[in-house]
Amino acid sequence: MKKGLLLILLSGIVALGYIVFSDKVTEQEQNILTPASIVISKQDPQKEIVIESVTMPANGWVVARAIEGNRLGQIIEISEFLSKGNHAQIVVPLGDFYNGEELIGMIYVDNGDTIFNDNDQPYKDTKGNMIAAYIKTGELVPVSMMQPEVNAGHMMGGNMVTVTYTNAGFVPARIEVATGTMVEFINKSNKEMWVASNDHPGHEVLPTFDQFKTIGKGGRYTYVFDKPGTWQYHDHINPELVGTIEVRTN
Ligand SMILES: [Cu+2]
Repeated sequence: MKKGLLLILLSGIVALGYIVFSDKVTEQEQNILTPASIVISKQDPQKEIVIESVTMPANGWVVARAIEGNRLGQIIEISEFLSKGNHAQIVVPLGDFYNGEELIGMIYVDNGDTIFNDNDQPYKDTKGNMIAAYIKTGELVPVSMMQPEVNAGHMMGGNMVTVTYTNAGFVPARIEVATGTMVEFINKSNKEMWVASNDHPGHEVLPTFDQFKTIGKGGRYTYVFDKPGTWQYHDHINPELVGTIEVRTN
């Protein structure tokens, strides 16, 4: 009888301790919960999109992504680098390549190097929801739309990185990616593009990293970087236009 009472008393103490402990965890979670929000006014994007306001939970970017079918698609453009906190009236130029596809604006957070690369992922709140809104309607993107990205992981968001070839050169001119990342070069210039590894004209530094031909405006060239290293490249037609792909060991 006494033993039974002691047991009940003991389990009571354990239960109480557990409740107090979980309350504390919730409190801590709330303390670190940083607000994140995005407001986009209904618009019909042509050359640019305008983000009315955004509250960045950390340093990062607003990223314009295409919607393909009912899934998240290619990254089209990114905003200027945005510091943690509130920003208003952010204009993101879409460039010549944008051809009217459905777009969303989405908060991405920087991993600390201020360079947009595949370490930078969409911001997720404590419930795992991403923060994004449709450009054309201004409505928030439902959680159901975001779910495939969570499951597909790197496939959708990370392991394909885009470099744009503009009339002024490669943008961004320097990126850092994990080994095995596919980098896509899109020609948005008015010129022909021929991406090739240094040095010009032999291309012997990374001989397979060579387009071996030119493509016109709107064309794409993809290359999977399997070898870690710092790979400098250029446009073979205009070799003064250069870029660097830093492939780190995973
Ligand atoms: Cu060359």
